[in-house]
Amino acid sequence: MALDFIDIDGIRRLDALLERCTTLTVTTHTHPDGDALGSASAFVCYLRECRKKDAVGVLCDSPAATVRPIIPDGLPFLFHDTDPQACLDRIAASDLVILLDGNGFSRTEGLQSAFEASPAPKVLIDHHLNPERERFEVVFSTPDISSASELLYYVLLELPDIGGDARRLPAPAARALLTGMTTDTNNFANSVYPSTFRMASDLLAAGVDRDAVLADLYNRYRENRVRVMGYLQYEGMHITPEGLAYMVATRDILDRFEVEDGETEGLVNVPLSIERVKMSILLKQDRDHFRVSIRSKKGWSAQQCATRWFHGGGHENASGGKLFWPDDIAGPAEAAAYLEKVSKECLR
Ligand SMILES: [Mn+2]
Repeated sequence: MALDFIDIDGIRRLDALLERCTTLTVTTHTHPDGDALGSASAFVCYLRECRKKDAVGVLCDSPAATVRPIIPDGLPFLFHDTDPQACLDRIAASDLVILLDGNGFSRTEGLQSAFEASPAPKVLIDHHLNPERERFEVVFSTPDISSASELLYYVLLELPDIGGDARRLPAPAARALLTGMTTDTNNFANSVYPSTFRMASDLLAAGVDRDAVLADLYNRYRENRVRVMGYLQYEGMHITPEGLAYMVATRDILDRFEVEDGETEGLVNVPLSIERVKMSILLKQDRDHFRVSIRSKKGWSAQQCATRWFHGGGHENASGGKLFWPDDIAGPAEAAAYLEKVSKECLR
């Protein structure tokens, strides 16, 4: 039986679109994380293997090496940073576009205008707040779920060819879904619902090897990741009197430890283990801005902090954004003073 967040009329309309369309493009948000890649891979895999469609993943940037292996070998994906013309041609040729794990095409950066210009019908499957509903023919959007991967899992179960039986999912799709959900819940630590355990249980029963999923996700990092995380916790973590823990990964530190994209993933969660910390913010220096990750304990809103102070958003207790210079702060050296101000305002 369908869960109450699954709109059966939406399933019917999705199924009709999938039946009618031939050239499908699946996309997700910029700097794709495990949930973005897991859900996008699973859907491309399902469309190709179960529906025999020409389905391709088209992403605005290449995944970090830490999460790249989530895309199963041989599944066709294009990346705008390395193959811009192929991405634009593919979008122009598509008669259906599906966005996963992002609330609108503004989350696809360099591909935003191409997606918005495309006359093809669009489908949204996402778990962030404030979906851009008016751009999509079919919308599955619920924030009360662990991940886009979980939402996609329950959508797929309702489609006639899967018919509620997880064993009918192609094995690489089943594994990608479990992987995506595992990363977005931080291995069942947050945003876990009864439906999340049910999904995990179904997928394990269907043959997904969870030990292998965990080993691939968490036991294959480079040594420097552990060293830079130790360094930032020891030398770089500040805790304000209000209970904001913040760390600033400057260009200097990132270069010194030769940190690659994705290698500080998870670090922002660590300070929440301290009793007096209510919220944790990690700043990572980019060209003219810091990338901002925010996590909060129950009762404190990472989402409001991201929206009000960092041009961002996301989920109640896990959000992200950006901090620009010279618009928000005079330069990178002013970041700490800005965070002290944020602390006083957000954690009053
Ligand atoms: Mn997600």
